[in-house]
Amino acid sequence: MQAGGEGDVLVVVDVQRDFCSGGALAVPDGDVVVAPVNRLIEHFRHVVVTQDWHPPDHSSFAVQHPGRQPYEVVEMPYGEQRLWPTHCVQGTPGAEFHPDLRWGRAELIVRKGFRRTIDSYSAFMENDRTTVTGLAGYLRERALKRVFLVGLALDYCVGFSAVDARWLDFEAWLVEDATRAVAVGDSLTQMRLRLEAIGVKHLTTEELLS
Ligand code: VGL
Ligand code: ZN
Repeated sequence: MQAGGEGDVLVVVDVQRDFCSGGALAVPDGDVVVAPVNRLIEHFRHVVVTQDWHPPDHSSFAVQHPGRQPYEVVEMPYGEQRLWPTHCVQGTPGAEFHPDLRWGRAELIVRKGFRRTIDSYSAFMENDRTTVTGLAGYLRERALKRVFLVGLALDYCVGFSAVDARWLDFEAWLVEDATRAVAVGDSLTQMRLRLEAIGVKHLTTEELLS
C-alpha cells in the first residue's frame, strides 16, 4: 500500500511504561507493539505521539473512589467511566514512553487526561465528548487527512481515537499488529464491532510497508 507520505499521519497512542509489562496498567503483550511501531515511525513522513498524562489525584483512579475497585464502572457527571489503577501520573517513570520507542521524529506530542475531573481515551476528545485536545485542528491545518493508528490500548485509547477520527471526517486505518488490547469484559469485541460499523479499515505493518 502507498502510505506514509504527504497527507498521511502515524498516530502512536500511549506507548508508555505503565501500559507495558511491569507497568501499573499493563496491557497483555503491550511491549510487542514497540518493534512494529518503530518500523512505522521510520517509514512515515509525519508522526504524532500521544501521552496519557494524569494528575496524581485523577478521577479515573479507583483510589479516588472510596469502596471502589479498579476496573469497576462508576457514574461521572459526563456518564459512565471505568476506574483504573493509578497510572501515567505526570512526571513519573510510568508516564514515560517505552524506553525502546523511537519517538524522536515525532512532530507533536499530544498529552491527554490532564484535567482532574475528566478522563480522556481518544487523542481527539475527552470522555465528556465535548472537551477537545486540539489534534483535529492541528491535522486539518497541516492537511493531514489519513490517520494511521497504532499503540495501546486497542479497546480504549486507540479504538476511541479511531472512532473520533472517523467522526471528525478523517480517513482512519488501524495497523493491527502494532496494537494490543486491555480486554476488560467484552471491551475488545465491542470496540471491533464499532470500528467495523463506522468504516475504520485495517491492515498489517507488512502490508503497509510493501
Ligand atoms: C488507557 C485506560 C486508561 C489507554 C489510558 O491508553 O488505552 N486506558 N488510560
Ligand atoms: Zn489513563
